[in-house]
Amino acid sequence: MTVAYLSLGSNLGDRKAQLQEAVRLLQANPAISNVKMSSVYETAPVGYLDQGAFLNLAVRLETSLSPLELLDACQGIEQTLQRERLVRWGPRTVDLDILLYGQEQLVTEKLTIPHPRMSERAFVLVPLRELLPSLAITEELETQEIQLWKAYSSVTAFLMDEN
Ligand code: GSY
Repeated sequence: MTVAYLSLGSNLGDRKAQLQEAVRLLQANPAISNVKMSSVYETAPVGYLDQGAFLNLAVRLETSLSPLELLDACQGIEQTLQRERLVRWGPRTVDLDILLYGQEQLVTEKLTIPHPRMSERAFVLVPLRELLPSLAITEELETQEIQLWKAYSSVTAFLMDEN
């Protein structure tokens, strides 16, 4: 089993419901266990700015999947949730990015681990720091617009939240 960390984001439609469904589908994968999540944050878009605010969270999981199999699982969830991405870097129903996979360093056409842009993104690092408290975040990133949206006591509490 390898510990992996993912970043999840949504800024189209019912953002929380889409993130709930993505987390539920991760948990339902028989090759994934011990799923933990950060709080949910509301974050200003980074990159393509002419789009709505995101909800973002980070997930820690244990998996017997290889990195590329985990990527396939994440892309399968995006397709199940019919991710719409009409503009590159633009709005999306749900996005799952692999940030870290054990101590692995990987560069392939399909996947780079650690995620190549994670260190520039407060919307990735601030949730991730909840799961990896030793993570350092530079002051410069602290200025990116990100605010706590809701904290949950467990993944189950998140999945059951209907408000
Ligand atoms: O890389 C993930 C998609 N994405 C996001 C995101 O999830 N949150 C914020 N705040 N900005 C983003 N820009 C992109 S692209």
